[in-house]
Amino acid sequence: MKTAYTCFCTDVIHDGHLNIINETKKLGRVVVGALSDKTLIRFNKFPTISQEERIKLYRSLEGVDEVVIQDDMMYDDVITLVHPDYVVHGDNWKEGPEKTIRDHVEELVKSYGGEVVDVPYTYNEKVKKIDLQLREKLAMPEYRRKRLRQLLEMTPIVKAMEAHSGLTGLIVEKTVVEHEGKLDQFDAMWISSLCDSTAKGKPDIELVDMTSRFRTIDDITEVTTKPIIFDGDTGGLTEHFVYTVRSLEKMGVSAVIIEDKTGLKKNSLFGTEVEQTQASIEDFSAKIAAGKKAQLTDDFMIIARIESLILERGMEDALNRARAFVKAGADGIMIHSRKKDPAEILEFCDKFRSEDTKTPIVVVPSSFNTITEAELADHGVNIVIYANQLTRSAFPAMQKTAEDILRYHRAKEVDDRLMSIKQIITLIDEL
Ligand code: SPV
Ligand code: MG
Repeated sequence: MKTAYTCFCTDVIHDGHLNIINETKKLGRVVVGALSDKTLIRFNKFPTISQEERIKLYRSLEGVDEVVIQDDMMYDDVITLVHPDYVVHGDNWKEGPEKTIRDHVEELVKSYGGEVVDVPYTYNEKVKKIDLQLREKLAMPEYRRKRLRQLLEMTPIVKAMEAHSGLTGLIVEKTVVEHEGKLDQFDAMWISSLCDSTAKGKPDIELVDMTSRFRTIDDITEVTTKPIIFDGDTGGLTEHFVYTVRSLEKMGVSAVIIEDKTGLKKNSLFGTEVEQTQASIEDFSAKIAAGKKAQLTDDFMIIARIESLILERGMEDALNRARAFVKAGADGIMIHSRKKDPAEILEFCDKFRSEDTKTPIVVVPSSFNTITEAELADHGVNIVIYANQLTRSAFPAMQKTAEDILRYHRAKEVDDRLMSIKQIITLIDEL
């Protein structure tokens, strides 16, 4: 009897999947691959049920003879394991980022006389509704909030990208690239105080008040599902911070990062060029402890950001603070630097990791941007935040367009670099 293999990456079975099983059954013994959690989050959507539950779900389907785990987007290992005569998939993988995967699978199975079978993709109202329901579920605060902790368990390094509006949120939510046969996407969003303030034409000095920052979160949560790390600046007065923690939890935010500064906060990338005061270890520890006490869910994280390297207070001071803040209840440590060379960041990570193997480390490589995610992960970093690159790429593009229209007294000269009218009007999904 021949073997036919198909890979599922879904939490909910709809007509489309049942059709695939029926078509696969016509070809032989049906082996279904369950995409592992870690592969699923890179490739498709965040799972709403566990890997074990997905396996159980697929096993319960009529017509399925065996379920195996597929632990990579590329089919090499699973094809070696199953040696299928047929690999069956919806024909939607003949286009877009999945095409490379399809072509590679075809090459693999053809080498021993196997075949790829593309089944016409089922897309009816019921299927559409199930997709939307799943998306809505992921967007609910109770699902979104716990996703950062789940990601920290599932992936070697969590990648967060700055968002400051519904539109930038959508870019972080939807951007998927295919590179060397692997698909990749961002895991989380960083609501930067710098970019949120800049978008409003204001300086990054805690001038944009919390109500307005919450409005930004709302705009983003309305149209996305990915977890949010909120830049809480200094956290403000401890008496205020406890309310902020509760509000963020309610909105479904996963983490707040607060920095150990006091008085008028300025952006860290100014370093020692402007006057900035670091909070005492005692005061900042008390703020963290008060925030942890106010928190009602187990999901939410309060991450302490240490400014000792920015303010040139030395490595020992940074490490002392990290120890104290973890003791006060911090769920993670963010260490910041404005040096181009990542050496001091790596030194901190290595030293901190040698005495604390668990507490997540967060870094923001805006200045030390030559280091790769894999190198950071090797030094124990768990979350990397690309804090301002969307804003910094959009601003010069907009400015140049404004200048050129003024220069030429018409818009024709800028047309080549613009998104088409059709694209812009279809950018946002219609319900
Ligand atoms: C931000 O994005 O607002 C940050 C990171 O706090 S940094 O600008 O590097 O201080
Ligand atoms: Mg900030």
